[in-house]
Amino acid sequence: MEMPVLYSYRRCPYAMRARMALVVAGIQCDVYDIDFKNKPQAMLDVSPKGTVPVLVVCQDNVLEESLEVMLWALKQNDPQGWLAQIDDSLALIKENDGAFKKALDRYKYPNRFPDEDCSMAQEQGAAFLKELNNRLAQHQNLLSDDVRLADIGVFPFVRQFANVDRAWFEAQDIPALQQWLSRHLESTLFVGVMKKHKTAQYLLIN
Ligand SMILES: N[C@@H](CCC(=O)N[C@@H](CS)C(=O)NCC(=O)O)C(=O)O
Repeated sequence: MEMPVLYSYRRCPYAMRARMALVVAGIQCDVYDIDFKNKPQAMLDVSPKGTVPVLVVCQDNVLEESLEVMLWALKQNDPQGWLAQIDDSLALIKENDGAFKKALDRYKYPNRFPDEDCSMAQEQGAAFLKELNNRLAQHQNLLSDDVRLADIGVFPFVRQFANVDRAWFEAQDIPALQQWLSRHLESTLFVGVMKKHKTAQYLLIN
């Protein structure tokens, strides 16, 4: 049987969370790191919307959303119990992918929104960071001491927000969030899915 194919982009937070779920579930894939300026026709043929990640499980099963990829992978195998507290995870990921992502885009790329006033974007994002910090003051991860889908679904976006102005991020009074982010960034899992590869095609190996 052919291996699933993952179309990915190394620095895309949606693709990062999909890659982490595939690795933790022990699912091997052929991974293509795409060039946004020259998207592979084979990807556009199965997923015309042109965003990554896309997981081609087989010809009749194409997953076009990062969350779908994560859930599919973890339903095969969830050795670390990421699917526990799933409703709470999904609610937090919804908030992340909605209002927080909107603030992140306006904070990071104000030039892309010439008709909007983006001056409040940092503050709007910071409110979500505070909310996450309050959760993390109670346990090691967002929903419990153990890692859940919410942590993996959200931290690549917090990473991106923090990196816009690292000095500002470090100066905020959100110590639990800062520690949580560092822990996830230093994890073997994250470091593994961020490895650079010389060729466009590589295997994800657990
Ligand atoms: N809702 C999608 C969003 C994916 C997405 O927006 N990915 C961005 C990269 S971070 C993308 O592929 N953009 C296409 C482009 O810039 O041409 C998901 O969860 O997979």
